[in-house]
Amino acid sequence: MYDQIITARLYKTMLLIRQIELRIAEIYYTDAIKSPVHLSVGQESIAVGVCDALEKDDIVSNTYRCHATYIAKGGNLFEMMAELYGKATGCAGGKAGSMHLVDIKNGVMGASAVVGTTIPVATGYALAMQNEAKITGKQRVVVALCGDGGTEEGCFYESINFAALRKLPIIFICENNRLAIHTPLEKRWATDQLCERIATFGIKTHKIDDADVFTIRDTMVNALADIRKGSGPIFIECATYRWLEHVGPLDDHKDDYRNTKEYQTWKDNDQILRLGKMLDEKTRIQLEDEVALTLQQIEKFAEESPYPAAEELYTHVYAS
Ligand SMILES: Cc1ncc(C[n+]2csc(CCOP(=O)(O)OP(=O)(O)O)c2C)c(N)n1
Repeated sequence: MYDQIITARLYKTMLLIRQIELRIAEIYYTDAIKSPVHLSVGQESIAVGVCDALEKDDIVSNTYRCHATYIAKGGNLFEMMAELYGKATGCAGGKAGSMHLVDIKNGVMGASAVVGTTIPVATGYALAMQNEAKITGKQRVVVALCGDGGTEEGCFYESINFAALRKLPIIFICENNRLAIHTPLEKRWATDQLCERIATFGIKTHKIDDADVFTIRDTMVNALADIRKGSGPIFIECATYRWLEHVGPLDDHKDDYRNTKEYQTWKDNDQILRLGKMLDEKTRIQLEDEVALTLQQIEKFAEESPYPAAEELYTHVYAS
């Protein structure tokens, strides 16, 4: 049984992600947000269960659906919102948008719109961290998250093979929402035995079917302890469900590729509602008020920030 302090922290972070994303969905129509948005509504427990177990100097890498991990890892929220608005104060100077959030200070590696591409970069980071630990004596860990579609990329298999061979300090996490845009898993894979496939590379695997935020956190705590002792990579598959459309602010449950019953089952399993009920009312209301205040502050900051100067078109084009 989890204590109230951890439960409150997990609840607040999941709620923060949910409320920021629902607000993004509302703002989207005003055209204030300048980039496409891939929302994680319904998937929050993975980012939060994973990141809550990490230390500040551990690293996460993610896909274009990256708001949740950015927030859960402690990425700067003002810079995130400003980035979505295309403002100069954004985490990438307002030039990259929602799919490319980055906050190296808080351990968020840059995300990418190209499926799978962050996985080998994260693996390289883990190699650097393995070498770094020989000098510092402290083993930092990288977590590379991707979708089920990401595991279909060749570079995913090259990365897990190399990580297993070199016993790299990396946790690969698949956020398995069973959809790649509109194509369900049944039309893409002959079997859904993903963990079994990964195990053949010599990697320990865990499968979490119910998105339980405590189970995800516990699995991470144990995995991190093993990896810091040199166990080599670990793979965790977390089942989940995307509540909104692939890209954009809408709900598309009437589209044929969706299964309304499956959606309802996942809604009934909403970890935010579940944890809210575990807290005493006073604590819950206080956390909700804090989240609401943060939302107002980051939105105001994004609105009031300036756009990048015209000369910025010519900076960060080539590496110096
Ligand atoms: C290399 C590459 N191929 C195809 C695409 C087009 N594309 C964008 S998102 C996506 C689906 C990926 O699904 P998944 O990895 O399961 O992540 P999810 O969107 O479900 O979070 C595809 C095929 C792309 N961006 N990059």
